[in-house]
Amino acid sequence: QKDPHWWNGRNTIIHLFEWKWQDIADECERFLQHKGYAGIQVSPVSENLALDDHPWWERYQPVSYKLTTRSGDEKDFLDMTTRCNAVGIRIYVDAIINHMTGGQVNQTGTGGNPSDPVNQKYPGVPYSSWDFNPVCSINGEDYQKNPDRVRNCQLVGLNDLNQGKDYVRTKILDFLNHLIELGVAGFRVDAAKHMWPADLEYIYNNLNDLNITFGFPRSSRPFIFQEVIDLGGEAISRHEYTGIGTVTEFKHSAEIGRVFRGNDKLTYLSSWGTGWGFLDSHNALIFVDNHDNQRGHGAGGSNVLTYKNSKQYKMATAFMLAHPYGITRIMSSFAFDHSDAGPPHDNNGNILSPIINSDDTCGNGWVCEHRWRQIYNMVGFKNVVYGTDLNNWWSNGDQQIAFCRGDKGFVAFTNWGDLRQTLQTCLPAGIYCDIISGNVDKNGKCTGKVVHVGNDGRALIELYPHEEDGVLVIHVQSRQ
Ligand code: ARE
Repeated sequence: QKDPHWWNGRNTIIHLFEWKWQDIADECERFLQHKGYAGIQVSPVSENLALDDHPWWERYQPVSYKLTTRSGDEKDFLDMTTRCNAVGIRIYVDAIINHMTGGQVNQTGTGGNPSDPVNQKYPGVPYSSWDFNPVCSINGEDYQKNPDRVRNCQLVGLNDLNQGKDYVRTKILDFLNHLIELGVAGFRVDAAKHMWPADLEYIYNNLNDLNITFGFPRSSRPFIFQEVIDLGGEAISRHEYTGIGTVTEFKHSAEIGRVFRGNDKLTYLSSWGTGWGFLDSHNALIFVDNHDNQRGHGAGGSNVLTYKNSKQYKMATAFMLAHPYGITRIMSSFAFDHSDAGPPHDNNGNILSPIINSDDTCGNGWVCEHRWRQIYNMVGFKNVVYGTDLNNWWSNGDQQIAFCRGDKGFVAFTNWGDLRQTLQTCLPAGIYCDIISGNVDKNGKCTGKVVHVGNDGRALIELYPHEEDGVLVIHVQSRQ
């Protein structure tokens, strides 16, 4: 349950937040496979509440387990898993199994099923009031003191399913096993902290093996990453969940933001990972920002970096992907100026497709961080240096650092001041293209900065504050 089932040589997940299934299938074929991405977290697939102005969070309120949402229907979903798996990109579903909808108003879902949240009736499943925990709400103090209430009461007023009940377990398992049949490689388990680990363990143990017709080896278990927010000081610990799957490490998001915002020194990153109180590497799903904390929901607060702070964001992402710690996930956003705003859509509420510009970036309201050169080239870097250790750490004792990954790659950062140093790159002598300031073009020419590595592996590294990015990266495959 901790194996993400990546194809050889690939190792980064991307969250294509609110993308349509057809657009994702296209993106797998035209872009992701070529840049070395390993898998995609897709938005919730279950029929959800449909509000007039379609805030993004309506998708976190299921009405039934019918696979019809604004991202597409079951046919589209199967087409996506088929086409993405065929080019080695795995699909992980954001599974909402803690709760159904909240609110006071009867609503029809995106798949046409009715719902009655006050009387807890969801005929599309069907669930009735018997299937829910007694109504009570989780308040701020409960997070500190009352683990029972965090698990048995309602998260932000959402009707809380009782996963201890056989009937509820069966319905959840039918839903998840159907997705496995349709070719997914695993699940993000939303609000795992609000469910009992023993109930989740039962559910995970009763999931089917992955579907071999999508290329998974026999007896492959679904990859599980559980959303458990634990910045410390609460009654529920993320360690309660590492026995049954991997866990989101929110401390990583908060700390990497704090450091690259300049509120701590880069030199302290020498002990990054468990040295900073994070989970063991193989248990930790890490990210710079996620769909919640990029807009002030969830945890991380004002430390969190997003596409809106692009220079620091790219540096933090480069560091995350250059460092061997954790299972890495990249956020891919739509542009928003207020926290409820949903994805770009037309007058009828249909989600718009991204437009792909000639420089590979996106338009039509989509940010597509995953198409920024500095980010996709670091995904490639992580693949090139796979299996190596971090070595030859250098720092100026303050806001400048550099290190090698075995004899495969080298990175340098400055978050303050001119960096002009002759450093050990650990690479064979040659001329290398910096994959942050440019690319190696079709003719093999470097469009960015060039680094000359001598016979002793050393090179003059220059990075100045006026440059677009505060990071320089070379690796064995960027040699000219
Ligand atoms: C919406 C409205 C609410 C309304 C509710 C019901 O915003 O005002 O009461 O609907 O009608 C997302 C949004 C919510 C939204 C919900 C349903 O963020 O605003 O509610 O969808 O539409 C806690 C949980 C954690 C959760 C975060 C947001 O522990 O699991 O809150 N994150 C996941 C998803 C969210 C999603 C849900 C869960 C629900 O990633 O996108 O909510 O499916 C401390 C604690 C944390 C706590 C955090 C914030 O840090 O340690 O545990 O996170 O505070 O309270």
